Amino acid sequence: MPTHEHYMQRAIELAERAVGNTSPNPLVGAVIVRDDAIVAEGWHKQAGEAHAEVDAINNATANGYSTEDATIYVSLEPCSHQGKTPPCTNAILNAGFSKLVYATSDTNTKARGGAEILRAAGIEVVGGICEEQARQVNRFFFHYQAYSTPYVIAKFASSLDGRTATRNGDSQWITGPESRQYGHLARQAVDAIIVGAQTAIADQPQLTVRNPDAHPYSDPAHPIRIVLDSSGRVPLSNSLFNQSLPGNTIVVSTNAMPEKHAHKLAELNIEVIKLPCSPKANNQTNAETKNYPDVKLLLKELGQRGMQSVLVEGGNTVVGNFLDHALINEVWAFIAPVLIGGNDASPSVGGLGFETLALAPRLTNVSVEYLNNDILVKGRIANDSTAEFNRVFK
Ligand code: AOF
Ligand code: ZN
Repeated sequence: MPTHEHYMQRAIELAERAVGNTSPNPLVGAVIVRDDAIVAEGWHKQAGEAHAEVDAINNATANGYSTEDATIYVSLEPCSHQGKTPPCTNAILNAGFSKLVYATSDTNTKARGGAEILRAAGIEVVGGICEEQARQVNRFFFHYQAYSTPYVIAKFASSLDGRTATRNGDSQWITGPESRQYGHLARQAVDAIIVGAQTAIADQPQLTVRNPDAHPYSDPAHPIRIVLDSSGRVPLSNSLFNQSLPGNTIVVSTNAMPEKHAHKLAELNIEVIKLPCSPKANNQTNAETKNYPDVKLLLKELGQRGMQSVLVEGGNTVVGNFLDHALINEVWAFIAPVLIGGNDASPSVGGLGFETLALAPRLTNVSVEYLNNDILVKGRIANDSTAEFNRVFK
């Protein structure tokens, strides 16, 4: 007889089909099981559309399967609230299920508590199946529920010796096409991508999702492009201001941006957010980043706009600034087997850095993948346990 884990794996797999399309809602999948067989599946496709449970129930009905006395597996505790759609607890009760198995509790204060309601109504309820995996899939959602700011992924590509360019600035391409293609999966998953002015000028990026395999079940929702440009250095002719790009570009600046430049951007329908300059990080004055927009305030602002995840793509000063302020939650490091060398060749992470190894955050939940000759190291940073986090946030 298949285990709870077996069916929950399928529910999680279904949830992940909608990566990048459900924000601000979570990724949720559901399967309906009768007589040890899956009779219907469902997943949440987009905010405002049917929740996973309702999608699965509708599919069971459409295919002529009864849900009476069946079991429903859901990767998130069913909601108990009337939101954009009616409560899933009602749908589960009306469908006559005798058992609910869910992976992880909902922390959304408006929606949580569904498991208890269903238990009180006489349904057998089992929670916590594949919980860690389900929390990982919805890590943006859970982080946002806890902090009201977006979860930050820093992505960079470097040589084996940690350089992102030669001493003359030659940087294209250090990693191979497989790595670059894979990088689009990170873009697809997030609400916004952040780059610095230098990267915008040097690389003329589009910051769009361009991986044909990345979204087989839906069209990509293009993340918002955010350029950190404290003084208005990025010219209006830059690729990021091209009107034919899908979605929006936002420029994040400071009072150092000339009014005239801000007006011209407004004429192109590019929003400019002006923020105070960055305070000193890491307990020292950081000459390199002190005129930068305050990235902590930026995350608060993006959180207020409902963004749950951002990808920091570079350059190394921007990544370093986020690291110095203990704002990186996850790292994707693409490493190519090439040696660049040189004290003047840029490192993948700039900024000020840490004074001692004891202060330097060590990644947890580390995974390693091979992408042809490159390797991808992913891991998380538990910022709330670092001294810097305590200094900045407590
Ligand atoms: C989803 N999809 O499959 C489940 C969710 O705004 P609403 O009405 O769509 O409600 C969103 C909340 O419902 C969401 O934040 C989460 O707490 C809960 N469950 N949401 O979008 C689903 N099961
Ligand atoms: Zn629901």
